[in-house]
Amino acid sequence: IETTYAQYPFLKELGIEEENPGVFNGKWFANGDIIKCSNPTTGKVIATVRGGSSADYETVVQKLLETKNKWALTPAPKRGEIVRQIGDSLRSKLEPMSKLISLEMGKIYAEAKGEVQEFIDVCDYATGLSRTINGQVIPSERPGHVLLECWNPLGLVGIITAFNFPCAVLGWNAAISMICGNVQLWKGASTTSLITIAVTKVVAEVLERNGFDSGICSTIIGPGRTVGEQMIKDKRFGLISFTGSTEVGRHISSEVHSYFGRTILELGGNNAIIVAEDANLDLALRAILFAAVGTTGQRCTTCRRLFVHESLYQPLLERLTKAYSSIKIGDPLAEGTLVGPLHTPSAVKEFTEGLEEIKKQGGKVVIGGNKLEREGNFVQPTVVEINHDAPIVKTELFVPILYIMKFKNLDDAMAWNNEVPQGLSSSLFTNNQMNIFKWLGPTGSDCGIVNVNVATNGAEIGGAFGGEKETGGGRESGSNSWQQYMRRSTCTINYSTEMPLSQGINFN
Ligand code: UN1
Repeated sequence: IETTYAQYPFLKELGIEEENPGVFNGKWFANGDIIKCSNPTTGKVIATVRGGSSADYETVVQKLLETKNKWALTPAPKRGEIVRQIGDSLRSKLEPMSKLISLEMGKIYAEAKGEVQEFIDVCDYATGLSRTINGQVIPSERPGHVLLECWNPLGLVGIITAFNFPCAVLGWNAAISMICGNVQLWKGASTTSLITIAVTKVVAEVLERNGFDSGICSTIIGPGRTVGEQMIKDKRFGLISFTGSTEVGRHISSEVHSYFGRTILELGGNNAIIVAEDANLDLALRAILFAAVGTTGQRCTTCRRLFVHESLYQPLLERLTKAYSSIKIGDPLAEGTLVGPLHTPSAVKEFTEGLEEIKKQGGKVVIGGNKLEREGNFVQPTVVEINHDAPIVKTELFVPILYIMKFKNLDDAMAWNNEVPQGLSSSLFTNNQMNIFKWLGPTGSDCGIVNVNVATNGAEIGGAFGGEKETGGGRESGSNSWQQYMRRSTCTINYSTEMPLSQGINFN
């Protein structure tokens, strides 16, 4: 660790030790198995984290139960003020935190910074929200009566996040959940444990500085599925918010819904960009590049399918080939790098095996297609020509492989956009208003995110983020997403001296 500290001084700044306990409930402890946290750029171990055991899980939940009422009874704007300070603390740690994300997750520094910024933005948003979350007053049909909606916290909220956004996705959930008055348990991906620890420390320091028990925002790191399984079977949680694969999401959904618990599910995407005949090709090219190779193809919003009008197909493919050849692949912390490593060696396997299968299904690699012969989990961003209805095109490979396909009629391309099981993000490049409104309308894109002349990824926090079909239906961050973190009571109040019944019923 001495050498690691010398090489990466930001680790010390963020409170990362050589060996770290991975459970927090106001205090750090852990009795589970050890996780080795490695650097995807070199394959070398950075530090170790001890995960939580089943008993540790129960200790954490007990603390959540203890802290829940005090937090729920704290006025929402006061909770908002604390969330504002969390945002500020992250602002002051923007650089070290982003560097840690690049080091452990592997995304380039610019995108890591964007991710921390997303957390900061959602804190600002939640602070404002803490003064505006409100119910309605509804006219009653009875004299001397009023109907009100009251929103109250759910109590315990479980937040399970993925490796690809190891910081921001906690922010989307926790910032909103906190102002709503819930206490939360965060289980981050075990391969990004150091980031989980660093973020937990920032949040804890702010809570403590304000005289609150920092167990309000508790954390438990895996490894394996034991702790996660306990969490999703635990009826004491009012909500489980999960980001990850459709397969795991399906399991979580069946567990949690079996006891009528609530979920927010942010699962797989299989996002398409359509380039219509009248599209601005310069804009399209820049968006496609960011959407297809950004975060090395590991965003749930990554563009995986590209439908190009036949008249633009050849020129666009040529420009893509040129652009892909100039992309700098390498150390995500190095200046100028656009593509970092894949997160794990198993993702590299998914890439190579995926390409084998693509070829079996008639796909032809037109750009890239290889693993890089160097240390770390590096692959070439790849473009493949294949039929829109090849079975593999309907699955999500979480690697930088883009399928490119030609179309004649825009209606066909819109139908292809919708023919996959996933429904997260989609985008149409066009300058034709008729195309735009068709795309947004009932027979247009069936996704949760429907863009025009904008990439499929890089959504702003102000909108509700999430998707339909196998993407899970959840919505996070902006708009009215906060309502999912609260329970609504419809309250009828009689302020008269009579007892009239609704629907005019006479019960005398
Ligand atoms: C994810 O990949 O899990 O829209 C989330 C985006 C980001 C979030 C992606 N704001 O690409």
